[in-house]
Parts: sequence; structure tokens; C-alpha cells
Amino acid sequence: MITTVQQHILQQQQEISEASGRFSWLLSGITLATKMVEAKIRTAGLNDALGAFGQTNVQGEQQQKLDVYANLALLHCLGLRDSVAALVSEEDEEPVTFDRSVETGKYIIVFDPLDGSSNIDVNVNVGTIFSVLRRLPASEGDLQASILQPGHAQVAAGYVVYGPSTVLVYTTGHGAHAFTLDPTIGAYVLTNENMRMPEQGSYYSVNESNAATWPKEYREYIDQLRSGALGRQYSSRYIGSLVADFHRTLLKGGVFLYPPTLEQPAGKLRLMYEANPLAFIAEQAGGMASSGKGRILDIKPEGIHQRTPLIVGSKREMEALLHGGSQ
Ligand code: AHM
Ligand code: MG
Repeated sequence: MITTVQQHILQQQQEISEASGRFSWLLSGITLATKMVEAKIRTAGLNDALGAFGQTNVQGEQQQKLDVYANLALLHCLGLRDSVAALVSEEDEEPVTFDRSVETGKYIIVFDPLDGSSNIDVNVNVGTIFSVLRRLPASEGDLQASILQPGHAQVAAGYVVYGPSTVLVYTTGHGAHAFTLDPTIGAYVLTNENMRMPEQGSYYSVNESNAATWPKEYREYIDQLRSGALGRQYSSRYIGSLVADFHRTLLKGGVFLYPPTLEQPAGKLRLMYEANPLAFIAEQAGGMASSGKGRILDIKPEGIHQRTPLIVGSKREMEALLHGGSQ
């Protein structure tokens, strides 16, 4: 018989002693919103959902209509869950907060509603990324302190990739599990439990047009991969949607990089709703994630939209980058 994501979360919940059922109710808000987004994307060319919305977001980027729709879907579906204390979105400058007590509003959800915006209009994979944090006890400060927790404090994280099929991957710290949306029953069905990232892959994934302005160790690293120094002939794959590039790296192994550039010296990708959730999943699957200076999950955020360089992938490729050498 099938196992839906809801059943899976309930089973996991017993293991993580979140016995109230609140946590699975909370995650059902995410799955519902992603099904709304999925439905919109499937018919995007037919329902006037493509193109620019006409405003820029907090990152100074042009918002697409689908960015706005996905953000509203998540805000709506999650805002109704009484266990939510705050929602932090890539599309909103400030967190959306709810006046709920510490006992009731126990969770903070941080998300990128529609990742890979540049691919929306060309029918290429996009995604949704989310991270769940537990609100700190009242004695430990205000809501802001609860939001700015390092990635190792995440209680759950996941993403949905809207590709030829719609796949959801999540972790609560007990392995990473994948579910495929079965459109005939409208449910995410377990298709890959306890995923393991191969110890070594044969793809590297990076926007090479920036190579001239990367710190030189990244150029040397890519040369190393190309030259066969790691015992394999690498090939390159770059979609330009983080979720899709990460999903391939999770399944096939290899490495994804977004190093610092001249234009983005602190990196382009966002720590709290892009790097942290994917780093959590990568580690759960036996991979590694680094900013180039240390473990992604150990970075203490100073702002909700903070950026970071991100290098994530299989153990072999990550060790070659971090410890140098090709042995
Ligand atoms: P977005 O969240 O606004 O879509 O931006 C993030 C995207 C990532 O999905 C992707 O990895 C990266 O930006 C691609 O950037 P570039 O076009 O510079 O290669
Ligand atoms: Mg994004």
C-alpha cells in the first residue's frame, strides 16, 4: 500500500516525541500550498500566470506573477495554523508575525516560495524551499531571536521541485525522504525513503560565467574536477534553479557551488531559506554543505535575508574542496 507524506510525518512525529499532532498539521499547510502552486504552474501559459508582476522584492529583483501567487499561497495556508508564530519569506522584507502565545505558536517557518524565478517563463523546473524552527522559550528573548537561529537548530526542512513530476523531499533529522505527487489522488506518496547521496558523483554544477571573479581556489577546484584528479571525468550540469540543481546532486552525487563573485562578494544565495534547508537535507543523506569557511549549519544569522556562498555535495568532492588535494 502507499504511504502518504502525512502518514510518514505522523510516524516520525511519534519518534521525535512531538505527540500533539500539531507538527503534522503544520506541515500539511506546506503541502497544501505547494499543491496550489503546482496546479498554477501546470497551466501557467493558459491562465495568464506567466510574466512579471510589475514590482521588485526586498532583494531588488523583479517579482514574477508566480512568485507573488506562491508567496500568498504559503502565507494563507500557514497563517491559518495556530502553531505558527512567524512566517519569513524571501518575498517579504519583514517577518509576518502572529499574536499567539509561546505555548500555542511554537513554530517559525522560513521559506523561498518560488525558487528559480528566471526559469518560470521558459517551462524549466522551479521549486519551493522551507525551513522550520522552534520558537525559543519566552525567557530566551523576543521573536527576532527565535527567527535568527543557526541551521543546526532546524526541526524540519524540505523542498518541492516542480519538474516533469512534482517531488517533495523533507527531513526532521531522521533521514531525508522523497515523495512524488500522485495527481490522480492529490497526495504526495513515498517514493524514496532514507535517501543516500552517492559518496562521489560525476557532475559539477556552477554558473561558470562568473569564474573570472571567483576567489582563485574555486577556479583551481573546478580545474581539478575537469582534469580527472579525483579519478573521474566530470561533466557539468547547471539549471539555474537551486532546487533542481540540488535535487540532481542529491540523487546522482557531485557538487553544486555558488561561490563569492565580484558582484556578490558574500555569495548570492540566501542562508536561511535556501542554504540551511538544503544543507540539513544534504547532511541527512550523507553529504556535506559549506560556505567555504565552515559548515553552513553553524552560521549564526544576523539578518533574515543574509546571503552566503554555498558549496554542497558528495563527501568526496566536498573533502577535496575543503581539505585540498585529490587523494
Ligand atoms: P531566486 O530565489 O530569486 O529564484 O534566485 C535564486 C536562484 C537559484 O535558484 C539559483 O541557484 C541561482 O539563483 C541562479 O543564479 P545565477 O542566474 O546567477 O546563476
Ligand atoms: Mg531562491
